[in-house]
Amino acid sequence: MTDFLHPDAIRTLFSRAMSDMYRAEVPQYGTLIDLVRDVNARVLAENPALRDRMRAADELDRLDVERHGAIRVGTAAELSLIRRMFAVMGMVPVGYYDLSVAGLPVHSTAFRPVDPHSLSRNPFRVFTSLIRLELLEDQDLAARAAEILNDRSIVTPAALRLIEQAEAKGGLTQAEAEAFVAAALETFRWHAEATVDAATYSDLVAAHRLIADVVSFRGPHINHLTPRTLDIDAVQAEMPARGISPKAVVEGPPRRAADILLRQTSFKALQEPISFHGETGTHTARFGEIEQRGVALKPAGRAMYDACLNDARGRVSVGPNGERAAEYVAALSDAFAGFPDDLTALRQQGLAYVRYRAGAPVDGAAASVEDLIAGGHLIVDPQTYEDFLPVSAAGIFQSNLGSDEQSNFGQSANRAAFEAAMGASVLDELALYQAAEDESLRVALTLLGQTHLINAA
Ligand code: OOG
Ligand code: NI
Repeated sequence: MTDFLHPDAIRTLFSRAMSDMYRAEVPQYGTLIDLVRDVNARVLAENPALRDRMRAADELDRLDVERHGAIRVGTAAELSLIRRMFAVMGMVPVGYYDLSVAGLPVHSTAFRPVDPHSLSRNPFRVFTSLIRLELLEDQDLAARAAEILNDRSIVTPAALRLIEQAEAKGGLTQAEAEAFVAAALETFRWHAEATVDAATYSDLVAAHRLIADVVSFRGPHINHLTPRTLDIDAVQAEMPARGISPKAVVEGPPRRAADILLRQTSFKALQEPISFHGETGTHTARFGEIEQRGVALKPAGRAMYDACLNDARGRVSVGPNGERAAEYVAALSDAFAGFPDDLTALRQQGLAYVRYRAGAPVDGAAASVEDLIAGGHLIVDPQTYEDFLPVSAAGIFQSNLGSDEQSNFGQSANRAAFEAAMGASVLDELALYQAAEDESLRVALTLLGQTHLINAA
């Protein structure tokens, strides 16, 4: 049998290479990584119970390597190639995000590992958006953009060969994996030379800044890499002291005792010099972001989250320069006041996904799962939310386009078109969390000799 490197190990090589490349290209990213590391170390030192829980739940080791990135591609063929590239690293498309709700001409998925062990080794994920030329008003320009895109190849011949080889043989050896990572990295590199002239670039910008960002360059440069922090408010507060100015408000739920879903904040994109067929100009695309991840919510919890968020956004809307940010934060915490704020309530009310593990041994047959939990025989951990939030993502896109303004537009979701373009369906994230919860309970009950409770829960 050939000795293949596990896809998890290839993903770790790749995420490290991406992080090194981005650190070299965007110095503020390095500053942010250092800040997040300091804050995380402080939080863990001040909160030994959190440290113990994270270690026992196999969540501690991944913290320092945890990142997500984002890219934007231009065509169905590109999306499909990217899917095949990420598959080599054990990353598959999960979830569909319709960003047209925020007036953005893109729809997206997240490529990420799905197996719980793979997630705890390295959950590296890439938020991947496909531009929607069909949503542009100027269809002549859309046609021109499509032509420009058809002339580029975003994957190097070496990377393509290794993708095909991995598909044909079922994996890559260590040496092949290293060559693959080096070649794959080229796809995401920044290009200071545009493929279009300045006039075409400004036509594209006039249609939409996102369209210009995708169409004017040789490939889908990584536009941010996001480390995970345990205290986003502390990082946000300390950013200015390290020379970074964050967006006005943290996206997502308010600060809570029992973290839910995902809170994110970013710093504004850099203006970078670009050569447009020899003519000097600038382009703004790359930025920095941090995030704090909490428990994944079940459909009932998610509906409650969406309702609370809509309530807050209906009451206060943040302006383009961050006006009314403080009022918004107050409205947000008020809107979420009734949302249960401890893991037991979230679990008992069927609002959040958890994971079970076996604790103290049991004598005889217990009457219920709830009894086992009360007796310390079954331990409950929150399942970390591994995905993204469309309204938050829209806010991140927006701030990266240079504004803090919140907007609520109509929607034109088209998941079927996205899947057809990608050549694969997206996995249902809720089914993945449910399966992980069920499986963890089955394993724990079996270990405790309580199999009679397996289907009773
Ligand atoms: C992606 C923005 C979304 C997130 O964390 O929600 C995102 C982009 O700007 O391409 O990364
Ligand atoms: Ni992001």
